[in-house]
Amino acid sequence: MKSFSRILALTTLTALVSTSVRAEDVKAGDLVITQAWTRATPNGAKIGGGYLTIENKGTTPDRLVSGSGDVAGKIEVHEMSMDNGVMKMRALDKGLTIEPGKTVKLAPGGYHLMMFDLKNPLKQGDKVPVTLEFEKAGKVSVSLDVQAVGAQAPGGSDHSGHGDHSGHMDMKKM
Ligand SMILES: [Cu+2]
Repeated sequence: MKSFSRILALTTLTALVSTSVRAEDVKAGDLVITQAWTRATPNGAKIGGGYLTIENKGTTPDRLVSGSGDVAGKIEVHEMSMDNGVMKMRALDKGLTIEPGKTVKLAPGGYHLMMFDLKNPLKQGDKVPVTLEFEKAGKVSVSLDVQAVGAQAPGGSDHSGHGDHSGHMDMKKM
């Protein structure tokens, strides 16, 4: 009886947590923006990455050209890629194209928003309002859910598949 109610309580808690970390979908013209998030910054860090998923439900391409917000002095659209085994980052001067019918994901290790000159440290659990600027859809307000320092995906442990090496370490121990 006791353990049963404990399981119930746990289940309820898990449900609460997973709904609270789910970012709201934002619609702007033909674009649907989901899972906008960022990471908490250790004190003193002046830069941060912003991540989100953009789906283009229209019939013409659009382009994410820049971002802005009170949180940072400057926000750029960046691409991170491997070049001869070295991670390199560059600003996409012409923006990031979202082809019609396609979904583009900004995520750690790939495309991202780069926030420079952060005004305050980003704290886990906060929501950071940012304005995105698209060539066609225009200015779109989103809010980035702040996840833990070093998080690899929105919602943390719910999506631990990518870039998480703890599983491999467990294998070795066995
Ligand atoms: Cu960057």
